[in-house]
Parts: sequence; C-alpha cells; structure tokens
Amino acid sequence: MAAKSEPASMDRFIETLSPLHIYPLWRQKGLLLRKPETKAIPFLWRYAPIRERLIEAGRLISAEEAQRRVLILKNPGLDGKPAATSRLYAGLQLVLPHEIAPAHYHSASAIRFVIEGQGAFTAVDGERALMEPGDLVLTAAWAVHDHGNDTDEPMIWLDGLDLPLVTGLECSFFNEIDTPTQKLTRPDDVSERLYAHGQLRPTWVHWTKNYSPLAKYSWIQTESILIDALNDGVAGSPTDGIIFEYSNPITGGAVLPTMACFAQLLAPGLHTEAHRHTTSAVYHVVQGSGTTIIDGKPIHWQPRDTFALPGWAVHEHVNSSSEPAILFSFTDDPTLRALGFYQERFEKRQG
Ligand code: 1HN
Repeated sequence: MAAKSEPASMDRFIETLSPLHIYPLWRQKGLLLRKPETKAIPFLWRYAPIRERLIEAGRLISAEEAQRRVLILKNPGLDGKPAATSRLYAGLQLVLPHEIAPAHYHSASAIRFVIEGQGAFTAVDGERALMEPGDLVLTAAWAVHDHGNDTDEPMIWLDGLDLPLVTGLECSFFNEIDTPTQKLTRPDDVSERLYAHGQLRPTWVHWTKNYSPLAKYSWIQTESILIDALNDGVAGSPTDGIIFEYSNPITGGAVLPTMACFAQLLAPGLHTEAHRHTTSAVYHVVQGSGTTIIDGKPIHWQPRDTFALPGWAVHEHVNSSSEPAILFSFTDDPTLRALGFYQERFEKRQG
C-alpha cells in the first residue's frame, strides 16, 4: 500500500532510490498476485492448413538441413514466444520418406504424439521406437535421439517439450553428436516388450533415472483400454470423463519429470463438470469432435486439431455427438506438483 501521508516527500524520496538500484516494496506492482495470471490465451490450431504448410516446407528444406522440420504452434497471447502455453512448447514435425533428422541431445524433455504415417522411427538410448498414429514416444532430457523415415509415406507428429520452462530457468543445453544417427545397441521396441504390460518388472534392470524406461506407448494398447472402459460403463472423472495417465511402469508416476501425458475418452453426449488447475495443457484430438469451453471461449475441435489450455483457465468438455471422442494431452503437472504449486478448483459450468 502506498503511504497516505506526505506524498510529495515520498515521491522525492523514491527519486533518490534509482541510482542505488533499490525500490520500495510498498510501491512495487504485480509482485504478489492474488491468483495466477498468464498472457497465454485459449487457442485452437486446425490441422489441415498447418499440414499444407508443412508439406510445402518439405519442398523448401530437408530435415537434415533444418535439423528438425517443425512448424511451432505459437500462442497468440505470448508475444511471439515459441510456446503454446507459458510453460509448454508444441510443434508439428514432418519427416519425409528416406530422410533423417540428425542425432542430438538437450536438457529439455520431449514427447512425440504420432499423427500421420506408419513405420518411421525415433531412436533413443540405443533403441528404435517404430511409430504409428496415436503412439506416444518419449525422448527424455539428455537422451540422444534421432528420427528416420525408411517408409514411402510422410510422417507427421506433434512434438511437446518443456522448453519454455527450461529456458525460463536458464538451464538449456543442446548438443549434436559426431554422427547423424546414433549407434543402436538394443533391439527395436525392446522397452515395449519389457515394460508396456506394466505388471511384471524385469528384476535385473536397476532403473534409477527420473523418466519412464518405456520409450513408446502404443496406440493399440491405449485405445483398447479407453474403449474397454467405455464398454464397461465406466464414468471416469466428473471433469474429464474416462481419462488415463500414461505412467512410468516403475514408479506409477508421470512419464517425465516435467511433463505428464493423458489419453481421455468423452462418451457420446457427455458434458463434463468445469474446473481449473494451475497446470497448463496442450490437447490433441485423436478421434471425434466436440467443444471445450475455456474461460468462456468455446473451442470447437475436430480430429487432428491441437489446442492450448492456459494455466488456471476454467474449462469443461462437451461431446454433443453420437460417437466417442478421444483426446491426447500433455501438461506441466509434475513440475507444479514437485514444487507444491498444484491447485485445483471446481467451478460452475460455463455452457
Ligand atoms: C527437438 O529436439 C525435436 O528431436 C523437435 O524432434 C522439436 C524443438 C525445440 C528444441 C528441440 C526433435 C524441438 C527439439
């Protein structure tokens, strides 16, 4: 609070402070907010026009030259920052037939969610994960990774990274390795066979890393889990319907230390309860169409669209169609929980 007495002398006093690089706390604005504020806005990126530009980019630059041929999804509220929400980066990546995206590693963690194509791969930690639509592939912080497409079809996926967080914390490192592709030391998809069932733990592996040992979460498995729950009449969560978190099979926790991933099914006719949480999210539509109302703004989504949910935005999902709708999402949940900043409130529905 500004002092009420002697405003003139107070102003003269404050003028003397700036040469000393000091400032009165009682005059400082925006220091302690009563609730979270963000410049990120609720926003939808339609797939078709972006796909068109990606294919055009494919004629203009090779994956090798670009390192990664990606169109970044920039939230219009964030002043041109390469970010979909203030803590999450998202982009759509194209790898054309017989291309490679050269091996590198960085301190940012990444996820890939496959949109189109079949049989291209991400190599990570000496193992190739063969990718099909709907598969989730992890490339953890510091893990060397390269992508390749030995098929005859273009491969397109959604990249999700914690990059705005990492750069905000001033902890970004990035390096190439000496060869375009990394040495493969393990059979393709071996981590899937060891861990994807999630019930039997290979006892000879002493996994102490802070991310999931499973490189790929296949869509075949994820989809059947969602559909089985629907057929069993499971209602799921009041705010999210039938929602599963992709988990680290060793800990049961999030797949990465900074990001969590979810797959959710909204049954036909479902209108969820509204809530808000400090975490922000990027959603990608796998199947069906519907509306997510975010801070009063209806986001009408269709298959392959991607949309941003800013932190603390009130939201509810509506599937007014007669088909199930399926959404994939990644969030900054583990970061906020680790720091004790996770908060959730239930709200009145907006629509
Ligand atoms: C990255 O490593 C990939 O490996 C994609 O495919 C997008 C955006 C920023 C920084 C690193 C990839 C990226 C990235």
